[in-house]
Amino acid sequence: MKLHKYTNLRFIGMAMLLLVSLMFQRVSPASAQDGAGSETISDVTFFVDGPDAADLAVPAAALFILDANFDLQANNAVPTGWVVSSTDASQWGVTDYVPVFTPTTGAANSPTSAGKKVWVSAGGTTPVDPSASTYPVSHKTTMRYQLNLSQYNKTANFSFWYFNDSEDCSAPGAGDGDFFRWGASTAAAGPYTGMEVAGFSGGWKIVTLDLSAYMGQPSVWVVLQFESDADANVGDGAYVDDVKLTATGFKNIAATASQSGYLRESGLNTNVANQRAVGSYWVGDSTGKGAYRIILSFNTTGVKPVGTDFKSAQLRVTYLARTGNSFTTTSLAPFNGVRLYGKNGFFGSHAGLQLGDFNLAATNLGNFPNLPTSNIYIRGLNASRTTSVINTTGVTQFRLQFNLKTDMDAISDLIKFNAPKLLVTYGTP
Ligand SMILES: [Ca+2]
Ligand SMILES: [Ca+2]
Ligand SMILES: [Ca+2]
Ligand SMILES: [Ca+2]
Repeated sequence: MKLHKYTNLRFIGMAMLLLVSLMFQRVSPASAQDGAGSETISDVTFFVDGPDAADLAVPAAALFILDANFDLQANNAVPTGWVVSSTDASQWGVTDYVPVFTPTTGAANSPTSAGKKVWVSAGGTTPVDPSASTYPVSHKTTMRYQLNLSQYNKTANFSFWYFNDSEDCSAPGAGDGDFFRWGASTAAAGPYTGMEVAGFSGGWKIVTLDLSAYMGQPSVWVVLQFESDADANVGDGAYVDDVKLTATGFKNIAATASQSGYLRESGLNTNVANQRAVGSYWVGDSTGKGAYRIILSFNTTGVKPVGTDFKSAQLRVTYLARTGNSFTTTSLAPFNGVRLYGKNGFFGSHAGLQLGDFNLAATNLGNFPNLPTSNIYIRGLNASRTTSVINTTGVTQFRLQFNLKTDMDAISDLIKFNAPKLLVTYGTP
């Protein structure tokens, strides 16, 4: 029985060794170095020591956005908002020490080298001073941060700067060497999918980890880990600075039909409407040479998550029909194009469609292209226009009108839209 177990263990051990050697693909050759040589970099899957009580204390709402430069934190402090764990009493902590190395061309430094950063052993009950010491041997320490990506459905990237100088792996596959790792996971303990490096990074380097696989997830952990083995502890180990989540999301909002529709002007240039129709979107002119204009209403309450910025927006309407003798195609050119006006709030005295909404002041947001794409007319808005016009605490309304009110014939020339939509993109600052 014992022999059988031993054989199984040996077999499992060999299989794991094979797996490990497949995972740790060597990119550049190097040997044990201190401030010289090059870096070994590999894809890696790894775990931390396991979730601890501190994980439960993390206030998820406060961690919606991650942007840390550590500059205002006390030396030796554990970085604010991070969960740290370690196999010994020193762990990731804040330091103002500037790592010393001989720059090579192109590696002169990061934009942040003079400010505070975190170091692999500068925190905890027995912090190590990087100006006087290297990292300890047999030292495995991690710092983790919980991100809420539930509102980010467009892009998500985790980036940071690092400087690493550690014992390189002279025998790749055997796990020899001292590693700096980073990765992401939906579980605090892992497995984390990411990269690891050993050796000398040649100065500060920026890393961007694509988190698109985690978009929409309410709990995503990003991790930094340093692990040394029992032998040589050469170099400073790893420093990290300017850690940032850069993410964007969008929302696609349909117009509130009961508050939207067209208004028809009473006659030639009266600027007063005498007819309205809720949920119907005609634009053009009447037999009496009055203009048809469209009011669109969107509920934009809370459209942008707290702490994010608007990046852009699009107002979209779909071509449905046309009448009269001016519009022979779907082009809006015969009446000099459709202009979009925006209102941060509602036109008139309430959000509903009112005759008086026809000619009230609003922000000029420019023309739609004259030609639709796949029957959809799209007017794009930049960040500053989006920020000024979108109301995050109520409704946002728009008015669509031809630049030429009428072609002066006694024929009603109209284009009909439907499916009005507002697409809003927001993101981390
Ligand atoms: Ca800094
Ligand atoms: Ca070592
Ligand atoms: Ca109104
Ligand atoms: Ca006409």
